[in-house]
Amino acid sequence: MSNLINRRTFMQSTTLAAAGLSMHGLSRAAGRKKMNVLFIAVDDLRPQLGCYGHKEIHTPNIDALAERGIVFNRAYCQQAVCNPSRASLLSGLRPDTTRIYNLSTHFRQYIPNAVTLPEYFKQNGYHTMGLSKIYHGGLDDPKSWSVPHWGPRANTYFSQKIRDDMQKLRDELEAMGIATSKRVLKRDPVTGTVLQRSGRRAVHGPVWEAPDVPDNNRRDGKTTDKAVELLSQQKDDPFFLAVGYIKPHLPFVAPKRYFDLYPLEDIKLADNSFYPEDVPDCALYSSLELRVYSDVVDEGPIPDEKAREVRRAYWACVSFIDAQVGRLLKSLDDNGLRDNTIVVLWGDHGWHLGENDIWGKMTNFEIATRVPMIISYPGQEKMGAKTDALTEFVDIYPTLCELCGLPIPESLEGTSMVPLMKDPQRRWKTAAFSQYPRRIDKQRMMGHSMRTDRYRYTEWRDRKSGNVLERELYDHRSNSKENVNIANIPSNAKLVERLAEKLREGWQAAKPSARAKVSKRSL
Ligand SMILES: [Ca+2]
Repeated sequence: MSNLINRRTFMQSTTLAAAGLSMHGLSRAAGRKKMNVLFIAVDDLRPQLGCYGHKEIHTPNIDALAERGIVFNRAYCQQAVCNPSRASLLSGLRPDTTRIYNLSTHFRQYIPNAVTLPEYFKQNGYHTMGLSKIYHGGLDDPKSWSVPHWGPRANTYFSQKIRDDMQKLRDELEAMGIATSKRVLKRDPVTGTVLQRSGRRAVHGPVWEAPDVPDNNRRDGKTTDKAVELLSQQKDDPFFLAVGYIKPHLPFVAPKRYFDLYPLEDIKLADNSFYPEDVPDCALYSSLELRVYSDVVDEGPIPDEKAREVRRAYWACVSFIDAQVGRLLKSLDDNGLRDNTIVVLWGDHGWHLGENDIWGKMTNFEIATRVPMIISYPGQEKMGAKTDALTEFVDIYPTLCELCGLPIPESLEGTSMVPLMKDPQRRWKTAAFSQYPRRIDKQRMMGHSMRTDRYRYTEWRDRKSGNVLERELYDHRSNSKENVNIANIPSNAKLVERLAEKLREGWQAAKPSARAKVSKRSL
């Protein structure tokens, strides 16, 4: 019965939308019966998917979602590492506001009263549920959820031998007095929320494994099982279901059949596996997160054969997650929820697979800051559209508010993308902003990076004085792979000056409605 009502309400809203009614009208129609939200977070997912023009990557299900939604070709995370990126997206605030720049600190430590995206939906009558990795591991936010967060349990590796080898290494380290399993947790005395975690030295096995197992032998498969179960139970109430997937995060473990999609001999290596010309050291990253794995060299070049294996394993994990997304979408259909559920899919940051001679995230380069972002909503007129407009993760929070007919909280630092989704070619933001902190010896820096239509401009500033220590400038019209830093070329001095002023003006001046002092022309 309620499905019928949902469908009828949806038909009213689509009819109104088709009649060219304003967004206000859509909100009003949606407000009669709330739309659901399926919020899919994928860890470390590059925007290298079929729907982003990479036909060599097998992502038929994400591509199907794109066909009924909109693909944001130039979306950027606010900091290219899990906790800061997620804390920013979920609070709708930028890292300089959350002050979360690391992996160990909970955002409630600095902004205890922030109302997160799921929390706001909960306050507005939604049943909010979080599965697996939504906030960064171990730093869940109980206030966000109507029911306790749920996490899947499974070993990281399938093979008993790998697990035995790791235990042996752990025992050896313990015998040397190096703690490997104790976690130091600092909790909020009132809520019990873990505010900080530290103190564990992780032991790592090989970088990839391809066991011949069913999907739900792995944690992400179990998460899908749980999501499918919940979707079958929630069809009568408005819900906000956040489903987090932990692959393609390292180690790249996925069922063998996804590896079989990518014959090793077909795997190509990055064609820019070198540091950019004239790049400052602070822009680079040591690739430590890959090198800690037992089968990867500690230093020096990653041999081509290993590089090929790693890239293949990454893409196998991407296809594994794509299959999970397919099951979620099918479950929406099976439960009659497709016509009243908004779907948003995002990956928390990009990843260098050897590009710029880096393996990992944690940089301000395009390859680490550019992210996949796809949104589909019932009644969407421009289905299958793609937009090259500059967008940011902080835009997701206000967008979902508007789509669901909820007032947009004034404190948010993003812009609702609903007008852009209705007109994907319209003028939009003049820049997207990311940042990354860096410490070299005793020098503490913050790298502020800005992507304009044509350029990526980055300043590395002293954290205390704010003095600019290094600059990077990449011209995406002539060099989209950021292979040559042209900031220090004398003839670019005027351009650098204009970009520096635009970076100082910041995100407020780059909003679609803002009038920036700096001319937008050719930036
Ligand atoms: Ca991540």
